[in-house]
Amino acid sequence: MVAKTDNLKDELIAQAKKLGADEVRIVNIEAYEKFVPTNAKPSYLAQGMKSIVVFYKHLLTGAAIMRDVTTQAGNSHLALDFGEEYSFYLGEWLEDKGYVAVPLSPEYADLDIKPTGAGLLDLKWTAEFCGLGHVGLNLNFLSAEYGSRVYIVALLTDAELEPDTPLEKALCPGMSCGRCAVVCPPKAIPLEAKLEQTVTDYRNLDQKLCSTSAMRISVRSLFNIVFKLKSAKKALDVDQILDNPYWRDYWIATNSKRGAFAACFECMYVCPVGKVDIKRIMSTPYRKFDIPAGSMKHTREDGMHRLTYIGPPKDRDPEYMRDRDFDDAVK
Ligand code: B12
Ligand code: SF4
Ligand code: SF4
Repeated sequence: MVAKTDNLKDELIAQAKKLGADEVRIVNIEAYEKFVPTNAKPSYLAQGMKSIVVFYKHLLTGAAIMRDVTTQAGNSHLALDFGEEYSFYLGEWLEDKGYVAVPLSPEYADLDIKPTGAGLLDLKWTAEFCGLGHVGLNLNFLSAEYGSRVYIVALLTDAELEPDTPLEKALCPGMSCGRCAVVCPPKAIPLEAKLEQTVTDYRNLDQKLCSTSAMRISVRSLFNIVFKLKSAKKALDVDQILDNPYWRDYWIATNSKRGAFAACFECMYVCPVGKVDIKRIMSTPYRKFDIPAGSMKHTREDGMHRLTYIGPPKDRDPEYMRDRDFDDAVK
C-alpha cells in the first residue's frame, strides 16, 4: 500500500541530504526518453518507472589541491562509493513508503548500449536535463557549488515526483575560459571554435584520447601493449619487459581500481566554476603551477577563437605521464 504524502519530493530531498547527497533533482522519465538518442534510457532497464532521482557528491577539496593522482583517485572512488550507498538507502526509504526504486551503478559501462561502453544512463545529460548543473566545454558536468569536482548518482522509481527544469544560463563560458582544454594532457577537449558559436554548440570530447589518461591501465592499454610487443622490430628482451612498472600498475589497478579509471583529474581542478571550493583550490601552491599567468593564449581571428597553452612549468609532472608504453623495448 503506497503511503500518500503531498510533499513526497520535499521529504525525499531532505532524506537524500541527510544521508549525505549535496544537491538533488528530479527527472520525469516520459519527457527525458524523448531526448535520449541511444538505449541509455530507463525503459531499457525497467518498465513502469516514472521518475529519476539524480544527485551528486563532491570530492574533498584536499584531493583536488594535491599532486598525487593516486590519492585523488582514491578520494574520487570514495565519493562515488558514498553516493552509491546513499542511493541504496534512498531507494529503501522510497520502498518503505510503498514505491519501488532501483539505484543505477554510477560507473558501470554497458557494452550492449555501445560497443566501447556507455552508462545505463548518460548521467551528465540526465543531470543537465533537471537543472542540477550544466555540461561544460569538456563534456564534464559542472555544478554551481563544486564545478566538475562531483560524481553523479541516479535511481529510478515508480513514484511520480514533480520534475525540475534545466538551468536557464550555462555555467561554463566555453572558449573564453578554455582552461580545461589547454591543460588536458592528450588534448581531448576542443581548442578552437567559431566565434559566433556558444559552448552548447561546440562542447565535445575525444573519448578515445581522454581514456589514454583517464583509464591509463585498462583492457585497451593491455591489448595495445601486447600488440605492440608482438609487432616489435627487434628481438624482445624478456627481463626488460618484465621490469616495466606497467605490470605492477596493472595489478594495482585490478586490485584497487586506481589507474583503471579515474586516473586523470586535470580538467576538474583547473575549472574555475564552484562557489564552495574553487577559491581554496586556486590559492594552494601546487595548483598555481597549472596555468600560471601568461601561459595561456587566446587568439580571435578568421572567425575562430583559438586557445594555446604555453606552459606548464617543467616541474609539473603528473604521475600518469611517466613512461609505461614499452617504446624502448620495441624500437
Ligand atoms: C564512459 C565514461 C567515460 C568515457 C567517456 C566520457 C563521456 N564524457 O561520455 C571516458 C573514459 C572518456 C571517461 C572519462 C572521464 N570520466 Co567518465 N564516465 C563514463 C560513464 C561510465 C558513461 C558515460 C557515457 O555513457 N557516455 C556516453 C558515450 C559513451 O556515448 P556517446 O555515443 O559518445 O554519446 C551519446 C550519449 O551521450 C547519448 N545520450 C545518452 N543519453 C542522453 C541523454 C540526453 C538528454 C542527450 C541529449 C543525449 C544522450 O547521446 C550521445 C550521442 O549519441 C559515466 C557514468 C555514467 N553512467 O554517465 C562516467 C562519468 C561521465 N565519468 C566521470 C568522470 C569524473 C570522468 C573523468 C574525470 C575521469 C575521472 N577522473 O573520474 C573523465 C572525464 C572526461 C570528460 N571530460 O568527460 C563522471 C563525470 C562527473 C562529472 N562531474 O561530470 C561520470 C558521470 C561518473 C559518475 N557517476 O559521476 N568517462
Ligand atoms: S580527464 Fe584528463 S584526459 Fe580526460 S578530458 Fe579531462 S584532462 Fe583531458
Ligand atoms: S575549465 Fe572553463 S571551459 Fe572548461 S568546463 Fe570549466 S568553465 Fe568550462
